[in-house]
Amino acid sequence: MPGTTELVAIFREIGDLLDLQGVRFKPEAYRRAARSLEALTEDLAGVAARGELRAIPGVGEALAEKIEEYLRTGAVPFLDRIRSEVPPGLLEIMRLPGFGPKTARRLWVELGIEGPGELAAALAAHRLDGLAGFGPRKIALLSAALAQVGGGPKRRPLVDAWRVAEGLLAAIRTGAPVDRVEVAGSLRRRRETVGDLDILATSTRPERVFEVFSALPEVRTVRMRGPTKETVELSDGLQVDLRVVEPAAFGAALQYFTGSKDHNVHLRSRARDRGLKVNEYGVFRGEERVAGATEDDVYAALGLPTIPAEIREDHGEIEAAEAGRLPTLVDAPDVRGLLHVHLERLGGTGGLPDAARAARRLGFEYLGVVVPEADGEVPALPRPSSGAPRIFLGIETARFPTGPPPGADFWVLRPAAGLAVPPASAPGDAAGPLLVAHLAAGVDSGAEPDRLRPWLALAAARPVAFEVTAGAGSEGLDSTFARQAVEAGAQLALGPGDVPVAAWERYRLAVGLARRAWAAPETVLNARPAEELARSWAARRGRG
Ligand code: DGT
Ligand code: CA
Ligand code: CA
Repeated sequence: MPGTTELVAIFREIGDLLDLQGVRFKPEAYRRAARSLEALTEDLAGVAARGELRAIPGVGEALAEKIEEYLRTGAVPFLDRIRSEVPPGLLEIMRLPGFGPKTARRLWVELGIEGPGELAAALAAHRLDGLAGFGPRKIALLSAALAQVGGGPKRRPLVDAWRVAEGLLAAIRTGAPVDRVEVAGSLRRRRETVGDLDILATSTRPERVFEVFSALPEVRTVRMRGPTKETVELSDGLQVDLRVVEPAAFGAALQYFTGSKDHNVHLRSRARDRGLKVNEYGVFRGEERVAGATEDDVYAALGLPTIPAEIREDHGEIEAAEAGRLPTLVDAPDVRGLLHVHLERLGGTGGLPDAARAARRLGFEYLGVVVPEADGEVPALPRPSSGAPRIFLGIETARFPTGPPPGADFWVLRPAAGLAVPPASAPGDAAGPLLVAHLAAGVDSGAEPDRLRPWLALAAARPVAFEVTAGAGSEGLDSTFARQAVEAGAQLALGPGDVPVAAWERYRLAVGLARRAWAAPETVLNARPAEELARSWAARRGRG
């Protein structure tokens, strides 16, 4: 139950943070609640709707309120608050293999160690030797664990970085004297993970912008401040570079700091061939600035159409632009509906009416309501006959279907770990429309290409759609696999992941990942009009 899964992870982290703070009893209460939620066979939103959250073992008043808040908003602000009270490096220490919150807390309280770097220094200086409970064996384990993670700061999942950035941008826009504010860097390219945030602004009063920025509650320390740039560390350890540039150079700066570095290097060599120079201030012919105010101007000065930020990785996009063959990429407004909605996990209390309202708010024409397979029985489902959004029905299964979905429009295959992919020669299409979701659970396409190769063969052999969600990495597909899948002939289905209705806006991140995969609107299943989906699905069910 992944909607619940996120909440379980949140409760576990709260437990750990409270342990780090030396709070007694409460951490175990959060962990106990996390275990109960995990063991829940029924869905959380359903329990909440009946007002029975407090009957879940370990869930008292305070926790019930946090669950309700999560179901309503998709977040638990208490987590952000206590995260800001603990040195972020301590969390990294706590997550080292063989460590836990209690050990991390001792290092903090007894030795003042606040991060992996300091721990490494303390180990090198033998400061742990002789400390009760830190025998030679434990110290050796520590050193090994530390060496493994490199002691450096971790990259964030895209969705986390995006949430933080949205908050910062809004605060800067309302509180600081800025004209334009945009996010650049890997976040703008919608890379699956983000190292640090890069924000660009124009203003006539940069000092004032930096003052406002560094006073934001999220900011923990100012690392560096110059006339045009400030670098800060947020309370969760994320670093942010904020740059203020003049309007005449805004486009050039946006282009430069969006990267990627490889894309920029390629672009610069192209400029040199044309007797031009590109940097973060503009495109220059000798001393003369020939472009800089907008990104369009910068690319035009280099004889290129503007390349979408998501594909600026030097993976052939400059050659494609040169040849006039840049793909038209899918965009958020192309998405006409969501195809993987679990009513029982939606959060809030309203079930289908709530989902329908959210769908209308986001401009969706349809929703694919998905229910788990129930031992061959046809699940009883609401299917409103008129009005928007139109409802399609999906049945979620863990095995490859062998026939059409009984009483429904399509199958959602949620492959169990180790599920063998049928040979490409199997007559799979007779089984009806197939959407493969959660494929990446435990599969990292970068690390394990072999595990995904059979799925590419499947895509080449029969119609299939792979789900791409906002949470690339552990739970969702990354864009590298998505690009291979599209090239193999698969469709993509874009969605927010299994999150409360309030967080459905995150489907936009899935769109970003699809754009990184060079996906055109035609390759996105839920960019098709409802009528067309209905017709093609009915035809394929008929054949089965
Ligand atoms: P990240 O932060 O590791 O997720 O990735 P980026 O791409 O955001 O990298 P970052 O923050 O180091 O720098 C932002 C952009 O600035 C980067 O994508 C390209 C540009 N940039 C930074 N350093 C260099 C450089 O040495 N050469 C070139 N050509 N571009 C650079
Ligand atoms: Ca960055
Ligand atoms: Ca940066």
